[in-house]
Amino acid sequence: HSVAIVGAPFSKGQKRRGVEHGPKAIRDAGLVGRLSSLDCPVHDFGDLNFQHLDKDEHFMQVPFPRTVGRANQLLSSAVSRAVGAGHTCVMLGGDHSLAIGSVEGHAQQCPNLCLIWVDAHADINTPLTSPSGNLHGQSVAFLLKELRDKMPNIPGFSWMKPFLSSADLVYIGLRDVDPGEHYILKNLGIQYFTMRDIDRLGIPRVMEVTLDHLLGRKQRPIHLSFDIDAFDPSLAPATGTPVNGGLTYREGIYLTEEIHNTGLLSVMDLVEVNPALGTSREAVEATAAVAVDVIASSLGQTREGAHVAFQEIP
Ligand code: DIR
Ligand code: MN
Ligand code: MN
Ligand code: MN
Repeated sequence: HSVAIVGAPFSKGQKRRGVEHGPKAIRDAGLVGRLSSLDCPVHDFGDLNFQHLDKDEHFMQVPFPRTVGRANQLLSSAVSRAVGAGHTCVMLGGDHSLAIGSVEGHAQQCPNLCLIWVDAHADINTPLTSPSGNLHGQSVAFLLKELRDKMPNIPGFSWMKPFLSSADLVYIGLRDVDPGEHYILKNLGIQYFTMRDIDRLGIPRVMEVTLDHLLGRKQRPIHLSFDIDAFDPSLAPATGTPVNGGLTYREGIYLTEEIHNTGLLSVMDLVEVNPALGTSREAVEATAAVAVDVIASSLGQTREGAHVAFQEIP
């Protein structure tokens, strides 16, 4: 299988500038080289060119709705094209509002996909529940059929309709959930694993239940949406909304190894790396290096090593 890299330098889904430089930071940390040393050909399609729209007034308390909507429409067609061409697609963000377009484009090719959302946050606010207004905290609400009646008509998003069932979604890593989000998670019976659940069960059991929940009845393509703030801020400090008590390095790598082992990963997002927010160059480089590690691990880099079939001991 081949891998397509799609850069999405976009930051208007939240208020901190700098996250639009995430794709460059992740590439500079050696992404293409690392993926090339796995068995898969890599096609780097470069960065998408997003426009900022003038006259993009707030909708309720949501800033830049048309700009975010248009960016996601562009990203959706890029992801759809990459998946349609047979690639496993890696989307480099940018802020997490980009998952709207990424999952939507993926679903155009794979309507039966399931979604694993790895994040400190649930990103399931609606414009009415959101305490911040920021669209990167609302991405999942745009995707879910069950929330259709709770979503107002947000300018910029008339091109998409919700398509995902809440049963086809699992969260891992939650530890900062707003009251409205908690109500939605409970009300829809969404499967989620908070950091407390990971403490109790251990990451191997969490992955077992996650994959059984999503794939137990039928095998289908996986969309992995990985927010770098799922990791503990000691590992990934260069991000907009760090929350203490996150995933360890080994939990993150185990999680992605298990996803690779399904053979079903179809699209992955790696979002919210913000090179403007590290306290030092080292902090930014460490964050980008962790991002490269989880992408490589998702695509087949293993800790046990690997060999090719015809290999012999020299
Ligand atoms: C918060 C923060 N729940 C919001 N969300 C973040 O603004 O809706 N998501 N940071 O990554
Ligand atoms: Mn997020
Ligand atoms: Mn987050
Ligand atoms: Mn592989």
